[in-house]
Amino acid sequence: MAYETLIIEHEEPVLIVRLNRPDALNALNNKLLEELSMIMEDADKNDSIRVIILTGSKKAFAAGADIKEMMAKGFVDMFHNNFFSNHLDRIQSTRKPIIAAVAGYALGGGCELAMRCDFILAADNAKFGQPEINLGVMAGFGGTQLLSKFVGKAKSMEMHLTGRHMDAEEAERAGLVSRIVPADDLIKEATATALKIAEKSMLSCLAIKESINRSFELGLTEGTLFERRLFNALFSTEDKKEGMSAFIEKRTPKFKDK
Ligand code: DAK
Repeated sequence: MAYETLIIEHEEPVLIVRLNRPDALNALNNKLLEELSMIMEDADKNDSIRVIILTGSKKAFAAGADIKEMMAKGFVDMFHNNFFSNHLDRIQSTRKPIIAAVAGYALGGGCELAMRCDFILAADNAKFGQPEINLGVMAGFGGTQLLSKFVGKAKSMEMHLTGRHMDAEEAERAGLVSRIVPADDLIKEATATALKIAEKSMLSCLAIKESINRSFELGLTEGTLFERRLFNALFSTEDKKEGMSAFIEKRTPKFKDK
């Protein structure tokens, strides 16, 4: 299928989804989010895809929601017509692991989209920010919640209230990104990381993703109980037998997602 706003590369088992609105620094418009939500839904159903890499260009992951598209919208469009929201809900409920490979600007909705992925691998030229305050609004895709959880209240509050950008080094120090790599190596590094994940049992991957995401919703006791239940459940899988046997037999495990 041809997409208007995305470039798709599928080299099994990794799907690379590249945001592609170069004239608008990959600003997120309704079409892009609709296409992205469709591709995420398909990826969840497609067994030949084990890990998704979401990326943009060298200049911009995404410079936020499309201000030109939002310009004419009022409260009724946003609230009653639920502008964007169905697509965003679908994207954030993707079950397979998603790596955000971020080069250049990840601002506003772009920063939030990256934070909605499972982790962010940053190019050394990456810049993060929540500059919605400069437009007389505020973050709308979870930015106030997520950034505060990832980097703490003080930095989050400063970022949202001033709209300033954070460079890759500050983002790594603050815990927003897992690692910084040279911009030219971003996709190579993201793919190598994706391939490492793709070797594991998908059952473990899905359980780990669910469990870590629950840590943001639940207290320690309930979260640990949720983890324990999933941990126990994994003891019923063939992949658990294979993983432990392979360790004892000093060989590489061959997981079957069963
Ligand atoms: N929207 C539309 N066009 C954009 C854009 C954006 N966010 N960002 C950049 N562009 C366009 C510029 O207008 C320009 O187009 P032309 O003038 O050439 O036609 C082109 O991209 C190149 O941009 P610049 O000329 O500005 O490039 P510079 O290198 O000088 O500056 C910049 C790069 C990223 C610093 C600057 O473009 C910038 O400040 N952009 C705006 C960043 C921003 O304010 N982002 C936040 C947007 S608000 C929602 C959930 C979430 C949201 C909305 C709804 N719901 C659940 C309903 C999210 C809201 C936002 O993200």
